[in-house]
Amino acid sequence: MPSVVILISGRGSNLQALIDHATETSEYQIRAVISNRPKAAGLDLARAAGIETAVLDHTLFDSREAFDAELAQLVDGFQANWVVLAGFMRVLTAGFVNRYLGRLINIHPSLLPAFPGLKTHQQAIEAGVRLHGATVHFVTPELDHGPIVDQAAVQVLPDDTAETLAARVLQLEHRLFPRALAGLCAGRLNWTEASGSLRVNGALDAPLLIDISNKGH
Ligand code: NHR
Ligand code: GAR
Repeated sequence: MPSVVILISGRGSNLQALIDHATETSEYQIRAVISNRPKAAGLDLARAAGIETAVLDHTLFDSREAFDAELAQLVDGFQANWVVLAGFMRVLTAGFVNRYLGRLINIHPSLLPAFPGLKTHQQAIEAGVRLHGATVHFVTPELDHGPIVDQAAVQVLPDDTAETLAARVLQLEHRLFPRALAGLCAGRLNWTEASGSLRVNGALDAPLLIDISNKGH
């Protein structure tokens, strides 16, 4: 079974969705969950599921390079096929990213290439877009610019705040992320730096769209 290591920084609701999918389908196995924040709530979710956890506190390191070198040692120890960022909030150095190129993915809370970086829901409201969403992408050295694996869209409603919009996007992330990871694990889609573009093997699922009438889930 394909194996994954998941990197988190916080709440871990996407982590929980990935755990639930692994339990239900056995499409991949979660070897470990690593957090850069010792108090991340997601660590408790992993422990409750019987998954090994590790903490690497970035505040104890002098540089991004030093943190990333130690993080790579930790990740390598778990010998996983895939490295998954699920709400991981530290920008990674090119050295780290290139070590896992083609098997390192992230979920970003916008329809990339729109709104890279942080505060994406506020950015979406300020830009006045009518569609917003989430993107699973391969991580490359340039932040939020790697090849897109899959996306999900929600309609932006007239009375949306960054918070209400974030909550609706998050519901969709929980369906999008396990599905994208499982597709990658099954080899339905892959990317190498050499090929330059994504290679798709067989039919992919249609993108997820949420109807305007659906304000909640
Ligand atoms: N690293 C690389 N090289 N490339 C990407 O595409 C990455 C990455 C690391 C993380 C996730 C990303 C997102 O989905 C991600 C993609 C953190 C920041 C950030 O500015 C930006 C984007 C993402 C994650 N972090 C601050 C920093 O100084 C810290 C913010 C905080 O701790 O709250 O690293 O949006
Ligand atoms: C998610 O919305 C994820 O897309 C986003 O943070 C949230 C994490 O929630 N990621 C980023 O913004 C990366 N910069 P979670 O911890 O409950 O999964």
